[in-house]
Amino acid sequence: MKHTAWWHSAIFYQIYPRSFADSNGDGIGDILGIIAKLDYLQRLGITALWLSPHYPSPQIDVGYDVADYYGVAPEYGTQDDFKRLVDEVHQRGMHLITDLVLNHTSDQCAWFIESKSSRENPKRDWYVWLDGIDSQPPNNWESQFGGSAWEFDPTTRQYYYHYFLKEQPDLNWRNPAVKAEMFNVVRYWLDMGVDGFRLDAIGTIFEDPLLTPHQCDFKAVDLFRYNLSWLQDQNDAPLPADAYTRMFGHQVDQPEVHELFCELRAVVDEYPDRILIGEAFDPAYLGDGTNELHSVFNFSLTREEPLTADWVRNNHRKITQSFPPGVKVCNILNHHDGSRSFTRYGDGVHNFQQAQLALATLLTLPAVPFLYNGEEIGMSNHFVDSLDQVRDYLAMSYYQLERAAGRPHEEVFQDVLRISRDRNRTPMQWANSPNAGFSPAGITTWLPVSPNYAEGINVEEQEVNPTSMLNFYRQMLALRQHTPALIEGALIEMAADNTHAFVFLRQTPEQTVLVALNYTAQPVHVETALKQEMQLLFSSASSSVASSASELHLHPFEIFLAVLKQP
Ligand code: TEU
Ligand code: CA
Repeated sequence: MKHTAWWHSAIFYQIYPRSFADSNGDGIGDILGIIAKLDYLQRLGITALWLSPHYPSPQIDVGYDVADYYGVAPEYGTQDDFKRLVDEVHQRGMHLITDLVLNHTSDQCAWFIESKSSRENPKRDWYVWLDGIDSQPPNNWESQFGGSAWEFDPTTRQYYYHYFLKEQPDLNWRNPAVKAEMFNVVRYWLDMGVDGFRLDAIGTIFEDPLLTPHQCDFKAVDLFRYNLSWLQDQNDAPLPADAYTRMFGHQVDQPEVHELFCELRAVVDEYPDRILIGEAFDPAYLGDGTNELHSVFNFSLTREEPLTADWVRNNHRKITQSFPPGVKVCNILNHHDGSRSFTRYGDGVHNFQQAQLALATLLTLPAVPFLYNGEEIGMSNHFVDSLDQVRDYLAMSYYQLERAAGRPHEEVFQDVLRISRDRNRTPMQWANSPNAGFSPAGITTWLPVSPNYAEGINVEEQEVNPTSMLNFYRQMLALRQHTPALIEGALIEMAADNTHAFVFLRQTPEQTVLVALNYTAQPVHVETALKQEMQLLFSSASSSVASSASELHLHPFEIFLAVLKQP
């Protein structure tokens, strides 16, 4: 019998631990809070969890600045709590992958504190230290989060390199001791039972050893400005399409990463059924399909504007052409770094239907779907009120650079709101009660709770409402798990030039499912040339008028699925 890897049929759910569930009323989510919600997640149809960093951290980048790779953040719980989480997840037949941050540590990590203490310290070479040139940084490289990528240390009079915040110094992966230690970390968590890792920012692990300066007439902060003006439909921004490559090309995607992935894969393969999913969109990271990463994220499915049939179809074609056959990519529309899709894909009038379509897209394409906590109840972006509530240092970095450039507070703050990832990280809305049931009344939560919990955007009220987003999610997740062709079937396009609807078959030798997704506010008529009779699996339209497989009449924004009878 063919052994299908567990994750091929999984539906993943990202838990952002700080914002998920607060069990002890300190305004911060924690592990016992997660455990208490596992039954909820199981009932929703989730089969696997991705947990954002749970390690001790000064939380300058909400845990993506790890201070102790062997620990659990005290505000999240204890090692025993974590072990219990792993057990409770497994008892429910679910899987758990954790976040592994390989590129950098926190500047509060003991390794960096030692490294920084003197030029002779044995851990000096664990990080990337260099002399300046004429009191200037070693080269013109910038941090992706804005400003120079080099930070001067006055004690030892050298610069250290950081691709992200200055509180996130990059490890020197050309030092074998770093690799040995990190592989130890990997074994430590695998021994504890985690089912694999989401590998953070893996394209950034190595830099060009020749330190080739970039040739740009703009700064990293201009990329933020460019994105902001583009979001506001001002298309006069001067940056070229390849701006990111021109800016950061020498700081990412170095060839040595493949050898490292092969070694990491060998470590993970010492354990049965564990996986590595890279936070990157590059088929090369999969090696020959067996020797590097198991999968990567299909970030190119995401966009800022509402999804369209052409967008999704073209993305599918691109994936089919660029990834080897049989590879499962991970499809993701929501995560802790991006604007929430309920806001992003909504036209302001049909957001609810557009969010339903986004989910249907995720669940019917041949890929492993990843959901993000809160999307199942239609949570939207929520802006903080004032600068002192901002928790995302990326946004603060931008704020400081712009203020130093002389722009007024009010104007820059408006930009900060749009850039700040805080908007999509607000606490999970469990009930229509103070603090949305995330924390007890009267507690100040780590980020403000969106007030729309009082307008039905909460789990408790949606549980009992048959037409809620939550119950739609539940229904669609169950449908996918009970329809083998949606998991394993090949995708065959129908009506391939229809610009309103994406229509396709998912087909295994045993089952053929017809899927039709109308991304527009107009009814659409589609001819497919299919001769078979069909049996309705699901339609989001109250009265589906699709009469036969050969002629589909789709309602505005309709999601339509049917099984074709074998001739
Ligand atoms: O993100 C990597 C990354 O490339 C981000 O810069 C991303 O493009 C940005 O957040 C978009 O707004 C990972 C984590 O997902 C992110 O939360 C961390 O801040 C970053 O690594 C550093 O660890
Ligand atoms: Ca707590």
